[in-house]
Amino acid sequence: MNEPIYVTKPFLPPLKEYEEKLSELWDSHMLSNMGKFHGELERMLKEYLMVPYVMLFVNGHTSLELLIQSMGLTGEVITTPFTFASTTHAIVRNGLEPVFCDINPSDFTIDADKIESLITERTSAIVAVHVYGYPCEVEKIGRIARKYKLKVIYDAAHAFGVKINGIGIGNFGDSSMYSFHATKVFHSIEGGAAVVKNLEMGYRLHQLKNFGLVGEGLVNCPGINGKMNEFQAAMGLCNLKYIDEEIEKRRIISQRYRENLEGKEGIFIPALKESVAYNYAYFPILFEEETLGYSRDTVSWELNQNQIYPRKYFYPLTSSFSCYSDRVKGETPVAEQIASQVLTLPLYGDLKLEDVDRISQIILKIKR
Ligand code: T4K
Repeated sequence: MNEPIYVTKPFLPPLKEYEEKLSELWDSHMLSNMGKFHGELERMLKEYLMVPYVMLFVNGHTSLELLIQSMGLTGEVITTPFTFASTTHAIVRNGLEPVFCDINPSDFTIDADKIESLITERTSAIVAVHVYGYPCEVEKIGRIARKYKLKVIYDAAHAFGVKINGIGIGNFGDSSMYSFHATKVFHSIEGGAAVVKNLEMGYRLHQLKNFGLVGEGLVNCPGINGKMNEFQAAMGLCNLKYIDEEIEKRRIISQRYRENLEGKEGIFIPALKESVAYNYAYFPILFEEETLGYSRDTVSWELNQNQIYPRKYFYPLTSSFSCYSDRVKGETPVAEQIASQVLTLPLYGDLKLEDVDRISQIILKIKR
């Protein structure tokens, strides 16, 4: 009997290395509030991600929500519905109206050619997602934003370490956020970060994540507790040592899936671009029912029968959540179709190539 295989399995560093960090915490008794490991991780991530400055948060969602809040936006925000709930929630929880733009059929990121027609006098920003770690059309989006004086925030939850032409992906737009959740390529158990590009932005964000405190007893704004603690930061520091190794293992696994499945009739796998250094965060694949004679759900069911648990990231679209039924703006037929066809196959550094072959074989043997 094979062990169950889930869509991901978090990387864990050698236990001894984490224990060494824990023993420092036992000595110092400094467990939170921007301690030693927190500072060290911010410095190391700034180097690794090649961005001006990194600010840590308790999780990715909090970094996105506070990042949006820090920009003082109003009215409408153009965004993608093909994402995790967090992206849309972060917009709505800031009192803003999401306007949904369709996505590219080639890599599932927001379709930059469709953004301009959605801009009104109430539009204040674009929140785009580097979904699965595939970069958005950052140049086009930048041009539109400059023309209409819009802020651009990238949800780079999936895009840790991704580069475009050697430039760290967090450099594009006004800011970006990363998720360091356990299910991500790089994690700190829970955690997240925002890219800070100037002092003023850093000052605002720092207040928002720490109750608005600017000194003992001095409170400037109604901030929250968005701080990453030292146990999380310690895990991040331990994991960062192994990140390149993890990404390389994922590259090999993704390549094997491609060799097994790419080019088969009714199956679509997004092409990779020469200019991009990917992190192989997910392995999304589309199953076209009209050609195959069976649906994505059948593939998922067949895999489940074999204790293999891929996920339908990102079905349903966030625009179809019941909490947004009365406020959806924007037609997104491409996103709807892709959400009905997509499956993200298991992908993590420890996944054995023989299991990749087994998963591929199960898929290829499904009969109409
Ligand atoms: N923006 C985007 C585009 C995002 O995708 C996300 C999060 C965010 C923003 C917000 O970032 P965070 O606030 O989360 O940092 C997961 C993750 O919880 C979530 O972080 C992630 N995106 C989303 C795409 O996936 P679930 O509810 O699907 O995860 P769950 O618990 O079902 O885990 C998936 C599989 O992973 C499990 O079947 C087994 C395995 N697993 C999971 C965990 C947590 C493990 O083996 N060990 C573990 O510790 O949301």
